[in-house]
Amino acid sequence: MFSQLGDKLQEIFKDLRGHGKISEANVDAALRQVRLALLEADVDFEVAKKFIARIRDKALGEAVLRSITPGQQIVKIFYDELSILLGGDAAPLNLGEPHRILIVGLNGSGKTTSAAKLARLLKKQGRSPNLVALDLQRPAAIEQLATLGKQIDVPVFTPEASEKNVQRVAESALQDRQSGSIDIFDTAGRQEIDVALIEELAQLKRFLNPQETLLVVDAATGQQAVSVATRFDEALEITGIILTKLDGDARGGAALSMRAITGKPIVLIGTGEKIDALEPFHPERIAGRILGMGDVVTLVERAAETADQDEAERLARKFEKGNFDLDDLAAQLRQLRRMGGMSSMLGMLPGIGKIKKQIDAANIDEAIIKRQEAIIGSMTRSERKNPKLLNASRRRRIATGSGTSVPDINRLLKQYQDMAGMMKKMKKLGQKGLMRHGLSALMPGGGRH
Ligand SMILES: Nc1nc2c(ncn2[C@@H]2O[C@H](COP(=O)(O)OP(=O)(O)OP(=O)(O)O)[C@@H](O)[C@H]2O)c(=O)[nH]1
Ligand SMILES: [Mg+2]
Repeated sequence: MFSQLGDKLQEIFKDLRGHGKISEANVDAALRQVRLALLEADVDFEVAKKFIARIRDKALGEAVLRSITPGQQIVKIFYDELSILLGGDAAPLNLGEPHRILIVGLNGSGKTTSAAKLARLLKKQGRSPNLVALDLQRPAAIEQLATLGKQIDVPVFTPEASEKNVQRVAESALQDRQSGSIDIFDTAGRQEIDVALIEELAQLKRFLNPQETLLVVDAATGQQAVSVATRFDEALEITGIILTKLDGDARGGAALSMRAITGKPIVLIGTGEKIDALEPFHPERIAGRILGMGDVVTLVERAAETADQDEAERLARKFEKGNFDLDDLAAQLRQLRRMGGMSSMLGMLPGIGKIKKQIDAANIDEAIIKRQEAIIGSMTRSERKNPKLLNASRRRRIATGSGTSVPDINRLLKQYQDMAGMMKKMKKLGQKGLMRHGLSALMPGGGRH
């Protein structure tokens, strides 16, 4: 997800931070590179241009260059602007009256999968979702939704096989509904936006009058996804976007141009084929992921989903206090293993970018994690609590004990230090900074979406 763009940007900023003093010329050179990186990521030309201009204004306008940490301040400006570009505040799904969510989009964009994923998400939040199969075009579509519904134990309203009238099905579905349920309507796609599709959907929309009309678009199609969104919006007035297949999209152009061009928020993102691979879209957290600052909040939330609550709260407190030892790292590694989807999870850990790349390249995540667990398992309790104790001879002992090598141990410790360093930085940001980074979710009683 955004790896290509992320790598480039991180490289550019590393360069910039390398200068003790930064001149206007340095900034301009860096921004030229950023602009290229954005265009390569398939970001809309005008969007990229305006984005760069805003950053330049801020970087040169305030007393940034004369400060003691100009590089860091520019990264901060960049982070803020990137968050805004991605949509600013997260746009939560409207679940109000009449509790109807219409899902639309082109063929193969991920409508049916996303409808089911969304139902699962709502169910986990204690709601009562109900799926309605309104794709009467593709013969297997109803069956597909029914199967997914069974898998997540959510009711699915399915029409007779011979039924060809979408509106009639919608009507019976509404008569059939349980009070208090949230209905999610999966519709037929087309190869391209044509009059017949729009007419069918427009009628359906008038009939259902849903509070949310969500367009599903495939992130991998880049700027095309944005123009599809523009055209759907003109015809149907969509309320938000579900951007799918971000897991396979290294560039990120669709995500970055969408809000600026369509004015519509990305509400949810699809990050994999599995039924749990759908997340609410939080611009600031994604900006953090792109810039390699990690997304600890999502990680902790995901941990809370799969782990027991106590463990998640314990970790959250550790993050909050900024003290994080090797026992915590081991606990996290165990979590990661349990949560599966390792490499996507690792992408959310601060300072772990390089390791993630090795893992992606070798596709040996399980093995690496197990080895790291073995290393930590071969340490004494006091070593785990206080990694500073780990001198050369202790490292040799641990290598022998865990069947690994000293460089393996050094790598693990480096990873630990990077993470601990990031925790400290977050702590320095203070309560206000943490809120800005969405870490409010970690605070007792804090706002989890
Ligand atoms: N990797 C990945 N695959 C996805 C994601 N979302 C959907 N897919 C896959 O995309 C393919 C098409 O998904 P569907 O949900 O059937 O798409 P659709 O829009 O309902 O397609 P039609 O009903 O034919 O118009 C399936 O193989 C899904 O598993 C995602 O976020 N990541
Ligand atoms: Mg479908």
